[in-house]
Amino acid sequence: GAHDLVIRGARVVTGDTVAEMDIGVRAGRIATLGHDLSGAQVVAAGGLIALPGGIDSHVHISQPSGPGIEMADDFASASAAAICGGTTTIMPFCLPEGDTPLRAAMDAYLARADGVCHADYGVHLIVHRTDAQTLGQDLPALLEDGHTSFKVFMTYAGLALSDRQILDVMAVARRHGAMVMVHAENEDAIEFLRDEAERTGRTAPLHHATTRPVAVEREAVHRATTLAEIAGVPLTIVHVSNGAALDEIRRARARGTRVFAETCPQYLTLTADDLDRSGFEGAKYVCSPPPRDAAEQAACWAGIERGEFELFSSDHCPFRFADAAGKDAPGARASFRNIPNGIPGIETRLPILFSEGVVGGRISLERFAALTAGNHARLYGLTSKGVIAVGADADIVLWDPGARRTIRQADLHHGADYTPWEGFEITGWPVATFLRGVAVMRDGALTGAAPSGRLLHRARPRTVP
Ligand code: DUC
Ligand code: ZN
Ligand code: ZN
Ligand code: ZN
Repeated sequence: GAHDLVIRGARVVTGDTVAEMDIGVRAGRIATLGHDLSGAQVVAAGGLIALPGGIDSHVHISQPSGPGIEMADDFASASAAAICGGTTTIMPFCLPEGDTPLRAAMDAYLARADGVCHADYGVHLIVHRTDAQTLGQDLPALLEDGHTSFKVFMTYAGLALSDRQILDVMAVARRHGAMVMVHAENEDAIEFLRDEAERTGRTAPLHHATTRPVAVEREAVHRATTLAEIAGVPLTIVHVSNGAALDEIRRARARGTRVFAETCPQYLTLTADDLDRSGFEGAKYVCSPPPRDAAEQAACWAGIERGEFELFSSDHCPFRFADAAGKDAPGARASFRNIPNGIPGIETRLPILFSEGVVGGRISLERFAALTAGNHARLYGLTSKGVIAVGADADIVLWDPGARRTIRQADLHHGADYTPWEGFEITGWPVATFLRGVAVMRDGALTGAAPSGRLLHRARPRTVP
């Protein structure tokens, strides 16, 4: 029968092939993959590539960031930027403030997204305390409610958990089949190096990187994977920045632990030298883990080429540069310690991987789709998302594979006042985005459709293929 929408003649990247075909959409879902389909609306897509809408399973939006500090994006602006960059599902973190119970914190956080989000969304919990109420009641209740993943930190005062606490959280995850995400950096070692740097006058933004060397990440990855082995749970190591950390993951996998690994555009394209730019410019590149060097970039690329990374996320964590509520926080110029950690990247994630990875000849379109959408859906329980297949949500992004662009802040939709990739040359750009069959972006701008993003009730992670 007829379709609501037909996307005609694109090269379509499905779960297992790349082939020219039509995509027929009915009631927001992909109804037919075939030829000569008819529909009420037909979009001519000859010469374009159709990929599953991106899923960015690691973004920070409106997250409490300390007194006087404010993130540059709310759900409206972050999701507008996501959609313009070809991403149709975003997964930010709920961080309960102070003693707020998890449920109340989650409800308040979800209220911020309600009615204003342009992308579909799921929310991970950050678990930063492990009292009996939290572990025994609140966390299990939220898991049953479809929030089936949470993040623990091994660094940051006020967030970092002890090894015992991490094991206790992992035990809850094992009982309930949840995914644990770990931010792996050794807080004590960083604190030691930071104190020493400040004592010896090394306070410029660059020293954010020198005080968080590869070793602090490598050790923490080893410890996190060991704790997961002891607790008997799968885990995801987020934002892996270097080859030594990836070696630890490889060894843990060889021992039989199910470890999933994520990396981000910053670890493929930026280096610590960016933190050493003149004046205070280096603050624009302060994120954790920090960007490394060319050799570690190559190690991360090798991991992508070999299929050792499942996930490619942005870790979008936007702060304005020229702003005392952002990178120019009180005391930030006196010590890197006071610079808010994080960089914006929700809109540039897919173009960077497409250009450097696919056009650059390092990865296939199928791997691109898995790294940017399919694996996120599988590991975070988004059962209707992540693939172009009959029955799936019609979340589709059309790419012009030959388009040449230069990344410019002026063209982006996020709330930050800069991009770390200013001037970066790209080949291949998303020209249209469909969310559940509705055109939400065309030629780089929102179409004006009312924000229709929905909260996704998530299933358990699928950790065995
Ligand atoms: N580091 C984090 O741990 N989270 C957000 C951004 C960052 O740089
Ligand atoms: Zn055809
Ligand atoms: Zn992190
Ligand atoms: Zn993060």
